[in-house]
Amino acid sequence: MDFRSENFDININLSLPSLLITNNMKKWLPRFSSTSTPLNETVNRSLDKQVKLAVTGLSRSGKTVFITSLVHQLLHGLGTTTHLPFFQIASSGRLRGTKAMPQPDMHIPSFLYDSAIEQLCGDPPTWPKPTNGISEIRLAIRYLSDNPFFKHLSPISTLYVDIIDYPGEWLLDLPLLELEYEQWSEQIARACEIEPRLSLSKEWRIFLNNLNLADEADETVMRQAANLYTDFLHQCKQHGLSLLQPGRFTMPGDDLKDAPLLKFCPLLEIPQIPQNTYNENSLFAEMKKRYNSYKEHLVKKFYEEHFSSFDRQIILADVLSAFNNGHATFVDMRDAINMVLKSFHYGKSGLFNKLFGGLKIDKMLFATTKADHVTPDQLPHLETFFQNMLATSHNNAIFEGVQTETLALAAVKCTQAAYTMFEGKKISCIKGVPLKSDKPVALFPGEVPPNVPMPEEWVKGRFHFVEFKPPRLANVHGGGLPHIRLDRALEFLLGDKF
Ligand SMILES: Nc1nc2c(ncn2[C@@H]2O[C@H](COP(=O)(O)OP(=O)(O)OP(=O)(O)O)[C@@H](O)[C@H]2O)c(=O)[nH]1
Ligand SMILES: [Mg+2]
Repeated sequence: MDFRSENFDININLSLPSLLITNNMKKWLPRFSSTSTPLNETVNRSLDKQVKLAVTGLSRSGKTVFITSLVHQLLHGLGTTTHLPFFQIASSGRLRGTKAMPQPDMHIPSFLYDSAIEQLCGDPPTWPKPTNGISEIRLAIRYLSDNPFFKHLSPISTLYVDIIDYPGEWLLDLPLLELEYEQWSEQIARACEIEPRLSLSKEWRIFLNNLNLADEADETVMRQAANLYTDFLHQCKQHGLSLLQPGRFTMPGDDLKDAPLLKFCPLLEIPQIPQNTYNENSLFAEMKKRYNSYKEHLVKKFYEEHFSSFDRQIILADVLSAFNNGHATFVDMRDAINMVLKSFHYGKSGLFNKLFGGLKIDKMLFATTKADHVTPDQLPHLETFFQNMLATSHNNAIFEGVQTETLALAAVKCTQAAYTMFEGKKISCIKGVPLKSDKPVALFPGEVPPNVPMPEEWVKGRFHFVEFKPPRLANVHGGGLPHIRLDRALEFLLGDKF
């Protein structure tokens, strides 16, 4: 059906809520809380006509590719009932079409879908460029309602889906809100006593050791110290480390790169000065001031302005690349993901709840991405492994009242399952074009263990999951991009909204 030929107008939805408002409102408006939200937005939301779907994950976990593929599936993948078999609204034939719409939040940069899809579907196809901040895209999905009441009033309904991409690194900052500058410095100093951080932080540590913190603050010195610390964080990142604080130093977002509130660093030794007797203009005092301002203006603001409004959350992780980098980086990534998840902990002890009040999120999906890097028979192992990796965070007591799900998926499937004979045995392998080659190869990528191997079992070369180029596609707009289990993700995240 040609979507544009239908009268696609937000006003269609407005007549229905105004009717319902006069009839026993409260039953229908369980989350009718904000008075500052425009009426149509609030009403759409309260009737489950609008959903804010947040996508996060650490750098390179696959956020941009996931959102691009998800949007592409909804725009182009609905023509057949077999492309998204587990996404019931599509497979049942009730979907009428999807359209990208102007986003509701003018202050959030737009998610650049057009340029990402152009790169993915170009000839040759390339992966979209890295992004470093928050962005948003709005989709309107029209569908045939099967609710007996709504069906009668307005058979075609619209679900507005606002998809928000933001760096998982920003969530690593939540614990800072409970830490004084001195306490945070101590934590970082301790982490820098252990390799590989010990070697990587050398230059920054030498610079700090030569400073007199009681000296008057000098902007050049502050910037030098901050830049050396930021370089250290970038080097950690190149080594595959993930637990990098403050999160904005490597992921500043738009226009903050040179702002003074990013120009401070932790200290290796806290000067032994009695409380409040240090010089207000000292280097120490200025570092502390900027740390507090970072917390106030960036960390708190993000949680208050954005995070608290999310309805659904997907957290992506690239577990396979963590395997490739060895035991130490794997442990670091696991700790970072578990720290990211602290933002979602419910209950009295949950830090977000303690600081900002309740969360709205009612569904969370944990997805390990790039599942096309392993053979299909390894997918259940990958999922089990990921579940075990999140075991400390992922339990019902912590996410009380939130529905959770774990999936291994590939937003863009770049490989084909194949078989090869080895020493008389048939073994499963995958075929695709490796990132650093122009020719397709068939390879056996190795097995995913069900549990984290012991440190001594991470022998060099045990894990080598190869990265692939995106597939070349003949007719990109004739159907959705090839994927693994994206339909299950869609069903979990949106299925109940139709
Ligand atoms: N084979 C395969 N590779 C993927 C897939 N998704 C992402 N990748 C790879 O992972 C890289 C990072 O993906 P992005 O979507 O840019 O990751 P991101 O989380 O947005 O990264 P930042 O913007 O840097 O935070 C891509 O360049 C691809 O190499 C997938 O579904 N399959
Ligand atoms: Mg990105």
